[in-house]
Amino acid sequence: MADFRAIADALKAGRAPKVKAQVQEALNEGVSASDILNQGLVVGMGEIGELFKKNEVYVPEVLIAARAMYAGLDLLKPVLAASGAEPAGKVAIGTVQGDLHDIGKNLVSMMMEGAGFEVNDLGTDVAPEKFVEAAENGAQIICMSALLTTTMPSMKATIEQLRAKGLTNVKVMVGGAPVTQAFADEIGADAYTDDAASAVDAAKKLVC
Ligand code: B1M
Repeated sequence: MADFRAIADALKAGRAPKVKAQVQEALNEGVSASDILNQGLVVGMGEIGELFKKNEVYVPEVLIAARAMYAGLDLLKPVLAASGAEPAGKVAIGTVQGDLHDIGKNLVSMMMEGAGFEVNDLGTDVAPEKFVEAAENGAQIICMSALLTTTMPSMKATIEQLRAKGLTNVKVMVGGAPVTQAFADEIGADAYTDDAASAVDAAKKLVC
């Protein structure tokens, strides 16, 4: 029986080899990759975020926890990707200009791949021009993630550039902790979701 609490605790303690071993053990027991992700890794990362917010841990601890998260994610990624079947559409995803947070973006990217989307991951600190270039190269959906209130305006700038180039058929999805439905509406995004799993559902609706 998978111990999700133990996975979250090991992640918080930044114990990458332990997280890797626990995730592997859970997979061997037949626990679903999405349960391990959402009930173990995401919970642990959320809790370290709360401690960071209260200044009870600092950037190095958060980075070490993020590394532990990736140790688990590396094992889950092929399983999540294999669970999807039909090719669903072409997506370009990135964290917006000035923003280096990539954990949520990577989760969305993995889930999209798992749902059968062809994903062009542009990485972090992605300038509006890069998103536009991806759209010109065939992406049907531009997915932008922002974790800083200071980088959210880059989402608006990207949408403006897409529309100015006449790329009106390209859909835009936005997300990330500080982003809200009201902000998405204000900047003219086609969809907003507050988690990676719903992002996949929204993407499917946009291209179907
Ligand atoms: Co940063 N950081 N950080 N950080 N960091 C936050 C975001 C912060 C809220 C912490 C805090 O102060 N409470 C705060 C932002 C405050 C604000 O703007 N309101 C903050 C700050 C200030 C900073 C620095 C400026 C700190 C400094 O240097 N003084 C700096 C900025 C660097 C930069 O980007 N230029 C910085 C740096 C870092 C680290 C490098 C240490 C590290 C990033 C490591 C990495 O990503 N590789 C880090 C981390 C880890 C965090 C916290 C603790 C956790 C973020 C995270 O990964 N969450 C965060 C505190 C918090 O959020 N509680 C914090 C887990 C992840 C799964 O959630 O990304 O929200 P999230 O994704 C969710 C949903 O939002 C959604 O799906 C995911 C869940 O399923 N989602 C989408 C995300 N993108 C989506 C896109 C979609 C749809 C859904 O459609 C396209």
